This record gives sequence, structure tokens and C-alpha cells, in this order.
Amino acid sequence: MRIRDAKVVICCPGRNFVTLKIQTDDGIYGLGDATLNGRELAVAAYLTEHVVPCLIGKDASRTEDIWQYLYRGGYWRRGPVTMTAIAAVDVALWDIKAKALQTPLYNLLGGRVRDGVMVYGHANGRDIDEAADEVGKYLSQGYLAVRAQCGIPGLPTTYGVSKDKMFYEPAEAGLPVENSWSTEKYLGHVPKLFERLRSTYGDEVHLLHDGHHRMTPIQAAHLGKQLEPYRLFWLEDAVTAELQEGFRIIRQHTTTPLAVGEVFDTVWDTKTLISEQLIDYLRMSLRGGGITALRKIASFADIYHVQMGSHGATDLSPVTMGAALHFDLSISNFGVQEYMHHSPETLEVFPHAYSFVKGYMHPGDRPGHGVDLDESLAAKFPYQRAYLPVNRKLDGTLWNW
Ligand code: EZ4
Ligand code: CO
Repeated sequence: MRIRDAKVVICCPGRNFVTLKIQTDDGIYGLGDATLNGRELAVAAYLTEHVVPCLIGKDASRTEDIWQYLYRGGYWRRGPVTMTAIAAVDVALWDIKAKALQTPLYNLLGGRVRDGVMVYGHANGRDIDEAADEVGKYLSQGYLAVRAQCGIPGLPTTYGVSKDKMFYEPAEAGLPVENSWSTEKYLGHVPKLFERLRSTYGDEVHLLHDGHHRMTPIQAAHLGKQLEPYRLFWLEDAVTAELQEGFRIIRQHTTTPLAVGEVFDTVWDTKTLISEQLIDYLRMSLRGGGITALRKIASFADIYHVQMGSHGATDLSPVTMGAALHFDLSISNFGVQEYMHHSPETLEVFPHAYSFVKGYMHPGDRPGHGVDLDESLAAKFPYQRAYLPVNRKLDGTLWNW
């Protein structure tokens, strides 16, 4: 089973997606997601110019060897562009392997260890009333876990708050828009949101919140303490995690469970966080090196009681969603999967076997990861430059978005 051809397909059915399609000489193809929000064309060029020529003629079944070839063999290691490209190749090759063996991908990863994958939805509102109503809508759709974000009085925009509720997408066409931010205003307001949600919806629902990298460790420690009475499932991205030991400060002060990892690329981003038990959930997506890498990272996390909580934003294509569900179904230390709704156009471009029933998702039982690409439909949605916002404090200082 040799790799005969590989190509990159870029499309924008509502937002940009980069897809790698690898074809073998016995007629099987596999798909991998190579989308890196706001840097899409860099990964596309990395693949087309530097990876695809090396793949032609290789034995497609050698997923581990090809991973090592691209990681060690590239000399320049790590980084989001490199790891997104390697992930795309890896997921496409696992898709091929499962299709060749005519079995759903989860069977190659040890088989199912649970019946379904619990997911959380994104509820948001301009104020606490609206956010509370939105949480109610998710609960009435059967969700067992909901992330809640709301507008902050005195700030014109807030992370996670959008006009278009179910299809929230932070990247906007054109050059980056600028948001403004005040952590002081935020810290005073967020506990009121969760006080309301617990008093309205009771103790059963799992509530989550995303700090989106904006606090310092001591500010995050303070927020974690304030939120303890409302028993969050997790507080996500409380601080940026380049300085992993910064999480020691948060951990010393609060029992609110901590989650981080959606921008991580390799196991090296997690080493201190996991081995010192500074976090409870690792939120890396398959973008960090694909199934080959994430299986090892999940095993490392398992030793330290850290559970996996896959990033599942709309800037990852349905290919990542489908493959992630196979991964989630097969690892023992799984927590919850993020589930943001793709646009109807995106779901048409990527026909898929996965489904949502009563708070759980299932990848389906088609051979492979179960997500396809309608190339002729994709061609009708050409690339459109789009970026995530940038963020400034009220005095104009550039801050983390
Ligand atoms: O803002 O993936 O938890 N989810 C998130 C996402 C991120 C986007 C950035 O591209 O934080 O919605
Ligand atoms: Co997040």
C-alpha cells in the first residue's frame, strides 16, 4: 500500500479549512485536517512544498515511521505550522489504515471504552440574563455540559460573546479587528454569571468557563477561589501557558479544576503541567501531531490523573472532529469534548458519519474516521483572508486575545 499522490484542498464554506488528501496505489484515500486559524496558507505551503514530495512512494501503513520521519527528519522541530502539517499526514494515514482494514478507526486504537463522547456546547450572551437563557437552550437540546461566557459591563466586546449564537466564529474576514479588555472589570463580573446559572439550573449540569489566556496567575487564583461555590467542571486557559510553572501559583490557591492546551503543539508544552499535577484537563486537539502523538500524550497524562478534553472549535474542520471522536471513544482518561457547531455549508462540504444524541456524540461505524470531502462543492468556496481579533487593554497596551 504505497502513497501514490497527496494534495492540499483549501476552501472557505463560512471559514477557511485546509485538507490533505492522501491517495494510495490500491485506490484508498485518507483525509487529514491541516487548518491553522489565520495562518492557513503557511501550512498549505509547508505540506505542498516540503512534505508531499517526501511522501510519494512511501508505505502508507507505516504511520509511526512516517511520523518520526517528518518530526525528527525535518530537523526543525515543534511549532504550530510544523505540527499541524504532521497531524494532517498522520490522521490521513490512520484513516487509510482503518479503511484498508474495513473497520472504524477506534478499533485500531484499542476499541471503544465508553458508549458515547460527552460534549459541551458554547452558550453566550451580551449580559447575564441572555447568557442564562442560552444555557437553557443547550440544556433543552440535551446537553449535559455547557460553557458559559457573557459580556462585561464597560467593555464593548468580550471573548466568546457573539451575535450569531449557535454558529459563533471569532475569525473575521479581512485584517484583524481590535477588541478592548480589562481583567479588573472581568474578575468582578464572572462570579455573578455562575451564581445565576447554579441558582437557575441546579447542581446537575456541568458548567465550564474559558478565561482565554487573559489573567495573570494570581488573578486566576483569585477567580478560581471566587468560583469554587459554583463547582465548575473546569476553568479553561486561565493564563497563557508558555510558563508552565506559573500554574503552581493558581494551584496553591484554588480547587477549581484547571484546563489548558488548545494552542499546545507537542508533549513538551505539557511536561511540567502534567508531571507536577498542575492541571486537571489537557485540551490539546489532534492538531498537535495527530493520533500518533496524542495517544502518547494521553498515556503520559493518565499516569498523573490528568484527563483529556479535546479542543473542538469551529476552526478545526469536521475531519478533526470525526477523528477526535474516535480518539475520545478509545482512551480511558477522557473528560469531555468541545463541540462548536460548523455552518450548514461546512457540513455539506464535509459529509460525515458522526452524530449528537442526548449530550453525547458518536463517530459512527464507517471504516476510517468517517469524514469525507466533497471536492467539487469545496471548489465553490475559495479561500478568503480572515483573522482572529487582537486585543488591547483600555490604555492601548497589546494584550492576549
Ligand atoms: O477561541 O479556536 O475553547 N475554545 C476556544 C476557541 C478559540 C478558537 C481560536 O481560533 O477557545 O473558540
Ligand atoms: Co478555549
